[in-house]
Amino acid sequence: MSEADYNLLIVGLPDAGKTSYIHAVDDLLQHPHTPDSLRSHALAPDRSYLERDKADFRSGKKLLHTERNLQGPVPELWFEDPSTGKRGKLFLPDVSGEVFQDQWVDRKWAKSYSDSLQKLSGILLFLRADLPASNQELLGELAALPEVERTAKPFDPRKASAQVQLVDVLQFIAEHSALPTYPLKLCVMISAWDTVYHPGNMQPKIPSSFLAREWPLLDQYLKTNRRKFESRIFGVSALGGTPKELEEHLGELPPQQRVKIVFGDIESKDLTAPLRWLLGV
Ligand SMILES: Nc1nc2c(ncn2[C@@H]2O[C@H](COP(=O)(O)OP(=O)(O)OP(=O)(O)O)[C@@H](O)[C@H]2O)c(=O)[nH]1
Ligand SMILES: [Mg+2]
Repeated sequence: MSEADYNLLIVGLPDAGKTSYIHAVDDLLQHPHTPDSLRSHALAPDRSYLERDKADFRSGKKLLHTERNLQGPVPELWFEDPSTGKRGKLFLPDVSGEVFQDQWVDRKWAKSYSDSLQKLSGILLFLRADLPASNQELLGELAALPEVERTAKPFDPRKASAQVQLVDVLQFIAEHSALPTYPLKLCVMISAWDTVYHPGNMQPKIPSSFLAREWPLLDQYLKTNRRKFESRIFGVSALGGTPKELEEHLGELPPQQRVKIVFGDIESKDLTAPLRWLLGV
């Protein structure tokens, strides 16, 4: 029986939904949705990181911000494809969103991070459907103030548009690392996808159309850099709803029944679909 190690990079600014997705996939592997779904054949020996917040995740409570200097072993999920018998170990380092922001601000990265890119099977890039791609704050405030009171605010790079920061992270990877082969597979994970179905929400319901309209810089970067990144775009709801909806009623359902993933116009509960494509299993 074949068995392989797969290393993924999980990219996203703070609060993008990265940790929620890792927990949701862990739960789904243990409670496969259909007879063909990827499943867990055993648990990794050290699950301390995952177990620490597992109860909060299952009951729909807000997860803590992932710390910048996370110590301990990388979350590791062991999976099996029931139709082929193929097994693998999936390494999902849960990097704090602040680490990517530091990279954008400081223009440098840790050697260990740069080295880790060389054995990458793919990238999961997270952004939130309910958060804006651009920062209109300064413009809005300046526009509202009477002319005499206008003062220029000092530029804080951390407040730069989210899509500018994410494209920069990808450019760093594409231009400064010795990746083994191009193109690298990348899934754009538009998290909190449940929010696009809220009443009155006029945003596109097809993830690729959503990205083109709401995150045009990122969309155009990926379209013009196909030789570097081969991408697919998913809408993902790892929690199933907003913190308020979870508190009101949704939190009573088990996580694997709350989740949702959309690719094109196809909707399912199989959050492992992006992983299957990235890993080729
Ligand atoms: N509506 C909705 N909100 C979500 C969902 N997933 C995440 N969120 C929201 O996003 C917040 C942050 O989620 P996390 O998974 O902790 O995000 P993260 O990317 O790990 O954040 P850092 O650890 O700070 O980098 C949550 O507290 C929720 O408010 C979802 O499926 N639906
Ligand atoms: Mg996190």
